[in-house]
Amino acid sequence: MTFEQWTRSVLERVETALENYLPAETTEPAKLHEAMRYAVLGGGKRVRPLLCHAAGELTGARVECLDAAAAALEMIHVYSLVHDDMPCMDDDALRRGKPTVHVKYDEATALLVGDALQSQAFVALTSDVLGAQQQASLVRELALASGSIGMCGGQAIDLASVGHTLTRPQLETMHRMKTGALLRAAVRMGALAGETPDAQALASLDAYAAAVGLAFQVVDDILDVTTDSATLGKTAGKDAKDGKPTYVSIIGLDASRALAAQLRSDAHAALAPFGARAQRLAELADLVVNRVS
Ligand code: GRG
Repeated sequence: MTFEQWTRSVLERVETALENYLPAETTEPAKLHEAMRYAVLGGGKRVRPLLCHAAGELTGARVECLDAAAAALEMIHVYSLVHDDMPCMDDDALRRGKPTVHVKYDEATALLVGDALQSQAFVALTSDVLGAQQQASLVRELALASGSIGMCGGQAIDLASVGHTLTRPQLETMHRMKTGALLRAAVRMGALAGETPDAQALASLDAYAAAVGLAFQVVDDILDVTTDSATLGKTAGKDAKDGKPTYVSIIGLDASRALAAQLRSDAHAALAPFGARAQRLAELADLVVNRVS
């Protein structure tokens, strides 16, 4: 199977899993469920679900288990986007090429959509396709990655840094928490959904995820200044306008491009112990670095 065929088949599975793990639009309160489905379905690159499936293939995870983990990861990710776009945070009107949830509906609905997606993620993760032990370890991974020592903590640092100069190590810490933690969880959760990997294998996957996570952010910063809003599906040039420190503002565009290429090599090197079994993860590192939106 080519990478494109593999990606297409995983994306189809993920869309179906999200459809099934989200309450129906007709379930009361219908407006909330319609807004949750508006936020989640039919958009986004689904990078976290793809990483989860690729890591799970490495450890022989059952595809139904990966569907549940992938759906949970995407729901947490979308909750973070919905809240991040609200006026009290980034105040953005465009996401995935559509009006953001608070613009399409209202602020209270956007707040509840994020809250309910977070809860629904843990409903998906505790579905009985996963054994009790796996449920517990995956819940812990996702909760740690999305909470105050992960994504929420990174967001707090980000909000506090507006208008301030961050050093490169401070910027890296912020990104490792804000976006890196969930990307790392995607890889770890996929792997843990199969045969439990030994400590060495998990360390290699962590090194891979760290490189991919940082590369993802460096590329995000590059695209923010080189790509238009229509291609991105979100407002371009916003970081500079909001006075946010980015890799481009700290080390410049050329050095940022060189850093992204270096991180891709680091990601590939981390996968060396797995050989050809890690092909999909290697291809996903390339996708993250070469993406145009
Ligand atoms: C509000 C708790 C809370 C956290 C927000 C991740 C995050 C923290 C905010 C997102 C803001 C942002 C634009 C971050 C830059 C990197 C990033 C996560 C981009 C969006 O992720 P993609 O590119 O989006 O994977 P799609 O739409 O493709 O899923």
